[in-house]
Amino acid sequence: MNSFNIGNIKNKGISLWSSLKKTRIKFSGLFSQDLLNDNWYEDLEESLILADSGPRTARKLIDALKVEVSINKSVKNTEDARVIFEQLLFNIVNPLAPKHSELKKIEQINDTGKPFVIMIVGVNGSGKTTTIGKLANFYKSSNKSVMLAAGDTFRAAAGEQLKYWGEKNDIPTIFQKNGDPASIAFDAVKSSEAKEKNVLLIDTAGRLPSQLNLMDELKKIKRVIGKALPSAPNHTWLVVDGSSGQNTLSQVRLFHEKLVITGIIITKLDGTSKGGFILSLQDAKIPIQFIGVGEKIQDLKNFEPADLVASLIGK
Ligand SMILES: Nc1nc2c(ncn2[C@@H]2O[C@H](COP(=O)(O)OP(=O)(O)OP(=O)(O)O)[C@@H](O)[C@H]2O)c(=O)[nH]1
Ligand SMILES: [Mg+2]
Repeated sequence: MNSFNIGNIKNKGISLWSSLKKTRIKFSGLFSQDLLNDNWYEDLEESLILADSGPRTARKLIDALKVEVSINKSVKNTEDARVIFEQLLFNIVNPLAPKHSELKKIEQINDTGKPFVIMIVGVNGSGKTTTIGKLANFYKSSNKSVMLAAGDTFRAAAGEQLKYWGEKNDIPTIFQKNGDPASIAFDAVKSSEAKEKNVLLIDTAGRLPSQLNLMDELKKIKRVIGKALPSAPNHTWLVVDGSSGQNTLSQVRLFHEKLVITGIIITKLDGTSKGGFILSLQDAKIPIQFIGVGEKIQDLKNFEPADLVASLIGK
């Protein structure tokens, strides 16, 4: 088991650290009490739920904490319990960090002469297009050649918005007015292969998982991408808005059911997110590839489990 060390963190998660301040202050009140009694456990459970962890995760954590405290006779007060609790939170979120280097995977695919294709999906306004702009910047600064595909033909301005990010990154954007999203995706895969691009990022229109015809359209886009290139898409990433709280979990489930999601990107963690919903993502067992912490091109960070724990309940 990886051991969690809060001492290493302070300088890393500045953005999470500041955006989760309100949540952290609520927890810090609890950890400055002396007595570990039933009321205290109840208050801690309630704080977890208020931080958006969901009741199931909160209960599981409290039960685990009680067990640890009863085993560990040196735990005398809430400050001692905090150390154990930090480790428990870390154990929950650590498996959500990606295990392998994406850049290595990209190179392996590129070695076969193929582009690495990532399809981006999510509900309306979750931050897909902006995240593609940030991802393009990230891959470009890792010396990868990148192409974008405007698979959102639903909103008139969507293609223009993606083109803006393409221009900002000085990379091409495949864009067709009035085109069908699946055929745009198909053309983009072919074009990125012909032009020997390393990475192709495909944008799609936002939709609710309950809009079954629109979900079927996403399935079709994915299928057509596979027809253009059997190894593609290499990833289907779901972009979720970090301020949607517990809603996020059902989005993850429903999109995963239809499309097999291979990674999650959580945006807007610089905003009003309480952060606790990330604990409940453990159930989905899908890695959190990146987090978005602002609207600018550099505001994309790796997901660091230790940062999250420190930002939630650190001192
Ligand atoms: N504060 C903040 N704002 C963000 C972040 N990511 C995206 N946004 C903002 O969220 C809004 C929606 O972003 P888009 O990228 O257009 O979202 P989308 O998912 O492509 O939207 P649709 O295509 O309409 O479904 C914009 O105002 C973005 O600037 C983030 O990490 N932090
Ligand atoms: Mg968009």
